[in-house]
Amino acid sequence: MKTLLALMLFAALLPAAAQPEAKPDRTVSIVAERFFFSPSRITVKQGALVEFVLTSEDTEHGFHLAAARVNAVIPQQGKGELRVRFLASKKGKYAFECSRACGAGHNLMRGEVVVK
Ligand SMILES: [Cu+2]
Repeated sequence: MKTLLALMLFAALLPAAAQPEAKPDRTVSIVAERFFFSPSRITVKQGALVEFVLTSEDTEHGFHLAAARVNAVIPQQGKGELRVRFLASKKGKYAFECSRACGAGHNLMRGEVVVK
């Protein structure tokens, strides 16, 4: 009993940094598939904290969103998802692209995030 109480106290005193991350304002699912992202154009509101949840319908793909300094792997179908956060602080258009050689149309595999 004393141990439990001590644990509860400890949890209550944990610094803010140890708390779970802030909830995103919006979650957007994106499906990657040879050779496109869908949706490939995502419009978000300025100031929003957006979480992209990326899954693949076939092979491994990459998600390179330079504006967020993100370049990560979207696992192949059935092997999970990639979650990426983007704070839409400035209005504009931010390109993203596949960053894993995934076949003949790889260079066409791109999209953009529009912050309004
Ligand atoms: Cu690719």
